Amino acid sequence: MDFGVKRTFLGFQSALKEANVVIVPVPYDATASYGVGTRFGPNAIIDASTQLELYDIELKKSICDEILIHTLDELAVNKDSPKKTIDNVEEAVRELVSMGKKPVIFGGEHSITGGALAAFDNISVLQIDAHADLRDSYEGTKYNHACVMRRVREKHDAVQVGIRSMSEEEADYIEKEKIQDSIFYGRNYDIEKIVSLLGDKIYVTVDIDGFDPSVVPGTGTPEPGGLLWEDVLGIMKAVSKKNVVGFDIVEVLPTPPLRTSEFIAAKLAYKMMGYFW
Ligand SMILES: [Mn+2]
Repeated sequence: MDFGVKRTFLGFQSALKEANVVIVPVPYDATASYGVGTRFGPNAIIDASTQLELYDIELKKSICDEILIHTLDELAVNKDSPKKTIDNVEEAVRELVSMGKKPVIFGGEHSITGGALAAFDNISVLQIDAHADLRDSYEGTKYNHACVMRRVREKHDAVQVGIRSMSEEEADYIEKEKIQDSIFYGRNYDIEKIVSLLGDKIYVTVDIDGFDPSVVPGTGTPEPGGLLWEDVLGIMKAVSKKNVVGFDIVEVLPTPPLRTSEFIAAKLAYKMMGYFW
């Protein structure tokens, strides 16, 4: 029994008042269409993070020496209403931003990104994902995880990388909206172009299925032909020249006894903090 044990990223906690980065765990997977269980993702990522080496070989420093991290308790979710859950995420992120914090959201399914983005104005969005997520609605709701980038594109500029699965409706939408230039398929991407398409203020959403399943097997809808670890790090390093206001890592589905997926998600989050902040 974990009586009295609080889960914290890296296994320790800075006071909320002093923290620059705040982790928001959102254990929500109600609209997932295939593998269910990403609601266990946030806790698995946080548990895995306690096994990270604090020193980063590439950055030649312990990232947590310069960045103070606070982990919130799991956010309240409403499994009957994606809208209510998304609104809760928005409220939490809005408050953190008003306090001058950088929010890092762990999912859970991808629909929660919509809530985080609603808290920001005038940003560009970088999405790492296997799926375009450009459906107008899916299974009766506009807040389904399969629609998240459609909602994003209604308000924000976006660049989508790692894409290798979409419906005909989505392909038609891309053509009609003339957004082909901002969509990069599989490992065919151009870092300079990605950076030039993004504005100065950006939010990054990483659907873990953007990685190849040989790298990250634990996700609800795995797709072959994905990004490798070095691809994603290279892209993150390139966008670190911009003002990154927050990010999320979603769709991690723990598949015990393997711990690969949650460990990679934790390491990626830590490296992204080091690159961006
Ligand atoms: Mn996806």
